[in-house]
Amino acid sequence: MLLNETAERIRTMEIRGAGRIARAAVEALAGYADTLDATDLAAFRSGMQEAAETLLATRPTAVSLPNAVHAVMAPLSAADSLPEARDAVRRRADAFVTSSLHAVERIADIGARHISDGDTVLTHCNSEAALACILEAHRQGKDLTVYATEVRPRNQGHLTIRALDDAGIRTSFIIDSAVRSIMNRITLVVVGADAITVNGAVVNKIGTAQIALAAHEARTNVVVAAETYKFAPRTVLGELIEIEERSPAEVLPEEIARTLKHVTVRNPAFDVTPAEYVDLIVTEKGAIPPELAYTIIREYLGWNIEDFQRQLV
Ligand code: RUB
Repeated sequence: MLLNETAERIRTMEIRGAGRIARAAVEALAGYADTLDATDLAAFRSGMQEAAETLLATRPTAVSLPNAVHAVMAPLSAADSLPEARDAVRRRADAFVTSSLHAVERIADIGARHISDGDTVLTHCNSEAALACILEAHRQGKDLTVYATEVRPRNQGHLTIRALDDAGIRTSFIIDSAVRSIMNRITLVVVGADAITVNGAVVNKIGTAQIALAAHEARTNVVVAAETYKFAPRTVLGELIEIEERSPAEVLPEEIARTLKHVTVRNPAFDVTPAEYVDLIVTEKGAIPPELAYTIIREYLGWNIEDFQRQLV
């Protein structure tokens, strides 16, 4: 698929969900590298940099996107020739996609162990990683009931209930504001993540934070299913995760908004759940408490103190 087409499909959310966005972006970068008409290595590097920036500008919150782009672009600075650089981009992109898909499988295996026979699971939004855990637990024969939220304003819950229904899982579909009223029936919350900060806070679809708060109050465990490339290295430098603010028209029809003089419609697409409301983060490398986020950033994303110090000068 063409680079601009992929960027547009990410921007308009035809391609959505942090993992899918990351894989689509690296595939677009590899396709672009294959066809980029560059006369020398410098021109290739600058063309690829522009392509990377186009993709990075699509959606700001899911850190899987910059992490994936970084994984593919990193070898460009060390390449000695144009063919070597082109080849490196393709190889890195293929490796990223393969390891991303493998990561979701590993998360499913590990996450399913935390789901017990008879559990009533609440999930929010449409997370490939979270759903993979639930589907795997069901595949293993565990008897589950799932509550899935609607996810206003984009209705990602419709995708989730379709997947659960296809798998034959008993599912209740609720509006987002019904979460507190059903929380006493829930034995486990399983959600995904767009970004995890160095202090273990989880950035995910708007509404996740109030679900986690309600779960905390009800003493219900919250499990976050997230590949290691959802951890945000630059939060070590004090950078904040930008919360995407989407069009007000997604929330209130323009013909109504137009008639209101004193009302501003806000549409933040994500929120931040503090680490204290998260019991476990299931990654492909194992399940960790949120407090170990820095370990993931250092050990598995390959960022060390020297990298951070270089960035600060
Ligand atoms: C999607 C969302 C998902 C995470 C994790 O938001 O918040 O929970 O991206 O998904 P949007 P996954 O629909 O706005 O992209 O586990 O599939 O990476």
